[in-house]
Amino acid sequence: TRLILATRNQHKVAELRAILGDAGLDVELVGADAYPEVPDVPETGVTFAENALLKAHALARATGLPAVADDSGLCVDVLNGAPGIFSARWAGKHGDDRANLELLLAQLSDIDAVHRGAHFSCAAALALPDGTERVVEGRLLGTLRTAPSGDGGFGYDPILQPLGETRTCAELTPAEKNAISHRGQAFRALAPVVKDLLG
Ligand code: ITT
Ligand code: NA
Repeated sequence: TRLILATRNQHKVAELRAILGDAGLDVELVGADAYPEVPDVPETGVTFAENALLKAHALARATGLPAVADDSGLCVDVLNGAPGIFSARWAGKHGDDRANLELLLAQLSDIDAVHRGAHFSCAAALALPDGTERVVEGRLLGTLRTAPSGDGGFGYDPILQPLGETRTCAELTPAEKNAISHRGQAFRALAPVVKDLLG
């Protein structure tokens, strides 16, 4: 069976291949880049789950194949959950990870250590061409550093230190990050559902 990874974020594609591969899914994972004729769907939802479902349905409908999608972001306690679903374009330009991280650090410059709680959130959605859908969520709780540290991962990884860790997500190995991450938790929960529905 072919399963489309409905994302154009190559960091997510790499993490999803590892996570779903380790979960023992016996399917061919194909990135959305294999379907350039399918236009990106506007992310008009107000939750991670809604946006993940929008992305998965768009690919499944257009290709006639099952699709999984990820919508994710960083939710900062003292900002009432922002950037949240706007994490990818917090500083204006979609996908400018460095600018997004720098702006967030500036916004938190007056916030002391005990008030720097935050979490990553990930909604993992599966959609079938017939409209069947499933969605699950995962979270990674942590605190935000005052300066970036580490070269691994992507996005806000250099400033998020998971609870119980002394390193940031960007200082973890890919396997260490996937073992605890929001994305790892969400897609490990979705994997048996995919197995079930795809047979
Ligand atoms: P697709 O919609 O094509 O999947 P995208 O990059 O636009 O790709 P999102 O709308 O879900 O994806 O935005 C996710 C943003 O949240 C991403 O740009 C990062 O800034 C942040 N983010 C999500 N997961 C992260 C992670 O594991 N580590 C660090 N930052 C993460
Ligand atoms: Na989004």
